[in-house]
Amino acid sequence: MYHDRLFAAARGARVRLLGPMALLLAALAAGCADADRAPQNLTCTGGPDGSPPSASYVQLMQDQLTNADYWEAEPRILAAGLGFTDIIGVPGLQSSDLDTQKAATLAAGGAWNIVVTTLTTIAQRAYTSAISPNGVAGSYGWPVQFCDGLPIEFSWPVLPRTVQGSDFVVYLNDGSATQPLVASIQPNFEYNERSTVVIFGEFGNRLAPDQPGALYPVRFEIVDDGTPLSLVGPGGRVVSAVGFTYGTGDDPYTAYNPGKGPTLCAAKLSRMSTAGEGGPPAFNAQMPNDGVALYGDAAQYRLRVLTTGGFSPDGVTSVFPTEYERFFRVQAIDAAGREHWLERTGVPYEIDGGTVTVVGLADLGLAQSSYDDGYVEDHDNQIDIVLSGDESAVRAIRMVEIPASGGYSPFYNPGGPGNDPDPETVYSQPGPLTQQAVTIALDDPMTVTYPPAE
Ligand SMILES: [Ca+2]
Ligand SMILES: [Ca+2]
Ligand SMILES: [Ca+2]
Repeated sequence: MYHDRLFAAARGARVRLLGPMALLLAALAAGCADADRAPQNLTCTGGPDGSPPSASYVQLMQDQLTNADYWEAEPRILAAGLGFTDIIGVPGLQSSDLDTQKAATLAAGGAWNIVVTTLTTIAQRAYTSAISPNGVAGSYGWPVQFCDGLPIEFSWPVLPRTVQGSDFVVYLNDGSATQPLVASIQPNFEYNERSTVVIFGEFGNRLAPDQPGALYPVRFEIVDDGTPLSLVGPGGRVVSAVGFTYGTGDDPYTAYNPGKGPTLCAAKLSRMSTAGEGGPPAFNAQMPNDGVALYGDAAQYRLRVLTTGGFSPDGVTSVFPTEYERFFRVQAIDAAGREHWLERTGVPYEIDGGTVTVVGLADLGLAQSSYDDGYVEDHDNQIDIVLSGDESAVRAIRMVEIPASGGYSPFYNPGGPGNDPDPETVYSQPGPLTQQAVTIALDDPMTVTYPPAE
């Protein structure tokens, strides 16, 4: 039974055993008033069709890792969940006419921002997080239309050549199983990243899990597709991820669930290094974005956080390097057991006979003298909190917090509402209060290079 499902799904066929009936029943139960507010769920099509993948994708997916972070000693899936639906592969975004681009994005349930900027040229990414079929082809091999996005974070980086859509099975709450059309390490493509894979396919709708007709993932599994998805860990050890699972089979894994927007799944404190920054040339528009590129010698330590979804104040707008105080605070505990909260940028906090100063954020976009709506960052799953100071003080760091309320903004994934939301459209939810323990990697950076250095 399992394999029958799998083979159907492997060809990109959507397996909806109960979905349409459930939706029909939901519409009938809710009556006409709600029936015309049916959950947005466009049909996702495209993917491998016998033609060769794009040249840029082939270049992207080479097996190269340089000082790539692993986050834990053992390999596992740290997190996975439906991020957003329908906005991956919007054909109208290939128009040269801005009004056409906007109308097509809104029709697909995407957000379109009002952009106030001093820049004379505005990137499409500043208006929307939806992407065109051609854009998908460039970094996922083949074009798709109206697909859903689902990031999967691993505790070790992947060998990109082993990553295909056929490595993943996503089980939904209606009993069906589906496989993605395409998979890639984009946008986590830098040689020192590559521990997050994003898959595009048909993984659910925008209804919250407690609503009739809601469709969402409940479990994830890595299967053997003939090129087993492989991870690289301590000492360059390569392991197959086949058989790894994530999810209870019952709980919802979707950012359309209130309180379940993007969060953190790892954080690691290292000495600053720029080894492995950047990726293949075609992908480096936002590079260099490392701490040294932004802050020079002040970048002494890097507190890198791994997110479960793209991090944005509204789903579209970039995070600015200057916005540490808007989103984050860091907890340190000194030798006497006292808590210190690092809440300000540029303030030396005295801890254990030394000081630690938050310099700013990095792994966003290029350094600029000021930032506005036109700024475009890398929109991946890493953000670096760059620190300077004395090692005694830095070693006291224990936890990163995203307060997400009060004076702090929450984060949205790319399914968020943007700054000019359509009242009739359902968007993905903001992330919750998050407290993530920090792994201290000052003595061993917990990174891997592949192929191993001679
Ligand atoms: Ca594979
Ligand atoms: Ca970077
Ligand atoms: Ca980033």
